[in-house]
Amino acid sequence: MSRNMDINGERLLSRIRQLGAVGRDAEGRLVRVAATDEDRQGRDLFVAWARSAGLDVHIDRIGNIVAVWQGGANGDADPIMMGSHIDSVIDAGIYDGSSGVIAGLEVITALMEARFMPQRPIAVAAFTNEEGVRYAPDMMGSLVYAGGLDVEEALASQGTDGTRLGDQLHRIGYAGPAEPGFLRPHAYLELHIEQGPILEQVGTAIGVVENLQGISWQRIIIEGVANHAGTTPMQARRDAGVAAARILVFLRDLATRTGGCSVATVGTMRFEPDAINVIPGKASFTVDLRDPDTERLRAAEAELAGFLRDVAAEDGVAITTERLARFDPVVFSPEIVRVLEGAASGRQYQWHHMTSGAGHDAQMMARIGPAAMIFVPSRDGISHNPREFTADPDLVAGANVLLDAVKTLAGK
Ligand code: HGY
Ligand code: MN
Ligand code: MN
Ligand code: MN
Repeated sequence: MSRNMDINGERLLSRIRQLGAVGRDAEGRLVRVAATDEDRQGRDLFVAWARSAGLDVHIDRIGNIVAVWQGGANGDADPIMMGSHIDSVIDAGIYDGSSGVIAGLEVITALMEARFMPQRPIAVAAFTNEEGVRYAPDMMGSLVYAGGLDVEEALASQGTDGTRLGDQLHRIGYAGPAEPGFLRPHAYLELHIEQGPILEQVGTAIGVVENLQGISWQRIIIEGVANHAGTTPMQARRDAGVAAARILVFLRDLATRTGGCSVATVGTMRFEPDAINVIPGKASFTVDLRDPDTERLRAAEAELAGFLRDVAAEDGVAITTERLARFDPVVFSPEIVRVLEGAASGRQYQWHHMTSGAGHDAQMMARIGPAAMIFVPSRDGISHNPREFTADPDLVAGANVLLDAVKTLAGK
């Protein structure tokens, strides 16, 4: 296949930086959390770019943005879809999700400018609430799009701030008319930063992602008895804070000893009444467990449940759990993996097979079409942190591999 076409690197990089500047709070942190005003600002910018490129922009009922280039192809043919997300975590970096959405738009724009004649439409999506920071589960928009979660149930979900997602999407003007899943992907490709250290360690610019680990999210609520810090003897306490601390250490051991799950994280923790001289009467925190193996993830969840029962009995506290998300590991399409390998080799790039530690919209889109991902390196493996960084040449290389893969898939 002739390789006389490249993406416009300058446009790609400048758009990543422009979008990265949108959705900042008073302290300058990037906070494009789903369905906030900051998220709306990012969405509006992407929609404006897609419209100025002449794409048909559709917004579905859960706020997913799907920009489509018919390209003179047979309109009934299922499209080649690319995508990712532009919502962010709190105090985020500028590359997570956004680089994939902008790369998808760049690929379509470069194909249009080169007068490429696709055999099928080509689309790029920005999925709602991939991060799950405000409304659980994460990858919510793509999960609804793929039919894994009823759209009404998703719209009714209540945020950590007590708001209802449907109301917030309405408020920011992104409660759209299109039915989620209105386009079925002939293939789905996602470019994303690795968010880990492996590509940098192996010295390779392109990761070809073969599979993605399973995710288990839950909230744990511990009810003890608030009491006076000075007058309550240690053996008389029903201390929700100490119980929470025991569970935290258990989780660290569960993910570090052999045979446990691969990672365990407690990212949020709240004590009540949260006062220096009051024994915490209540503790609530979230648990994020992950493993590429279904059985190991299930065993880890069972071990945790058993430990919660022991702590409740020993510490005299009541412990309840709330399931927030549960996704099995996903194996991507070997056919699409081959196409990505061929696209990287076609440009003489070394590539490296990878398992994704992070969740991605591709794992949901893989439910309705053959899907796979391209990773580009994250410096020092840092992500979900303003220090997140991917070098310009790697972003351009990743987008050119995406371009060649889309040309291969859309050319037939
Ligand atoms: O949690 C994740 O892995 C993704 O960033 N939502
Ligand atoms: Mn992401
Ligand atoms: Mn993320
Ligand atoms: Mn392999």
